[in-house]
Amino acid sequence: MGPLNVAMIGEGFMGRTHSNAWGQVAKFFKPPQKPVKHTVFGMEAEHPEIFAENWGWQNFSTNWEQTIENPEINLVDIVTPNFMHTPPALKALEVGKPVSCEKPIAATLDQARDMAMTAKAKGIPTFVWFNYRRAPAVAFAHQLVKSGALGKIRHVRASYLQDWGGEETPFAWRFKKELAGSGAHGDLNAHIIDMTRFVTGEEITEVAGAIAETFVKRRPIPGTDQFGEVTVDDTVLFLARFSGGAVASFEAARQATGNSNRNQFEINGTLGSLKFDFERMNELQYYDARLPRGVQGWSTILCTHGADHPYVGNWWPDGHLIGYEHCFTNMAYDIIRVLNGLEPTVPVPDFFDAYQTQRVLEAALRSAENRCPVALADVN
Ligand code: NAI
Ligand code: SOE
Repeated sequence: MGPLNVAMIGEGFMGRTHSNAWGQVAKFFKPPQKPVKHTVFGMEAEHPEIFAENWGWQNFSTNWEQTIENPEINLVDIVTPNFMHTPPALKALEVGKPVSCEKPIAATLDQARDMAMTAKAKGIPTFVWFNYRRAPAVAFAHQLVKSGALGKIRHVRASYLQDWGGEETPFAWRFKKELAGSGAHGDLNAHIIDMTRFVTGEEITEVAGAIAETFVKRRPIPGTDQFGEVTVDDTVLFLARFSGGAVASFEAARQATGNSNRNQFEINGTLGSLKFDFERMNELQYYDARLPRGVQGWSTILCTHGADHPYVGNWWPDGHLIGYEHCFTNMAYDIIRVLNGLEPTVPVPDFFDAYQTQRVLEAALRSAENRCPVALADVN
């Protein structure tokens, strides 16, 4: 088996996390195939040669189509802004190559459907980097729910709160609908929709009561005295129903002062409950209602025990905490496993799975716009 030659399209924030993951995975895990950082694409003005040198990519390119066509490339990894996911993904599928793509899968539902259906029709493996599934505490939550530890799920409460979106924050692609699709909604709600679908193992069947707001309507364009018009939301909240009957609430915000990256969920079942907060990502809160009433209480599980908690056995000894970047390396490991016909540690979302999350995003936007409930069966 030869190496897995990766071409990465884009070199921003996620370009750094993915470069790190492809570089670390064979050091800490024993993947069935070794990845090689073959080529990174960056825009000419970004000087991809500097990025390539810094992050250990063998080649750099300023032409993403040629990069994808290169017969030496076995996996196309997309880390561009949301509007630039579909063109390289479809190009890769056209030439028969597996693709891993950042979240949300696309800027629009039409693009997401196109990607999902094309991948399905061609039978080519695809992956979407919903990296929080790969925090050991979240993967363990998925396993606990699957084992029946929570009983029947009744409530899901999820929120993803950030606070970087003040008035002084400059204009960027994230504030433009044609480029981003939506604002905090596609950026943050996408993660918690994915995480709660993953942990509960259930699908969202209805969205209701959605509310969207843009507080800052124009932002300074860096290096000019101009302002750019903001055409996406700063916050979106909505209610939902899951297929097993649970009711749910979701909140995404960029101006929730004091919350840097507070990605959290709470799941209440008939036999127990779970709570997760990414700002304490090594911990999972668990309440076991099967214990005698007198000793019931929330316990804090430090998910660093390799024998019981997914992924961490490949990192450090018990109690030696891991961080944000480890989730990406854990994901790279599972991508390589799937490409080699092996089961992932816990399920990896493919384009079809991420399209289901995009349907929920779209349902919430329609609910907010029309002030009405939206059945997922009507959003395809
Ligand atoms: P960024 O703005 O830091 O980098 C984007 C890169 O894409 C640029 O550096 C450039 O190389 C490339 N690019 C930009 N415009 C382009 C164009 N018109 N044509 C071709 N290439 C272009 O963005 P960031 O934060 O890295 O986000 C990229 C993607 O990753 C987005 O889809 C975002 O939602 C996702 N993301 C996911 C995270 C996660 O936790 N999984 C965290 C942050 C971002
Ligand atoms: C910015 O809001 C951002 O980088 C998102 O794009 C990511 O998806 C999220 O995980 C962290 O915050």
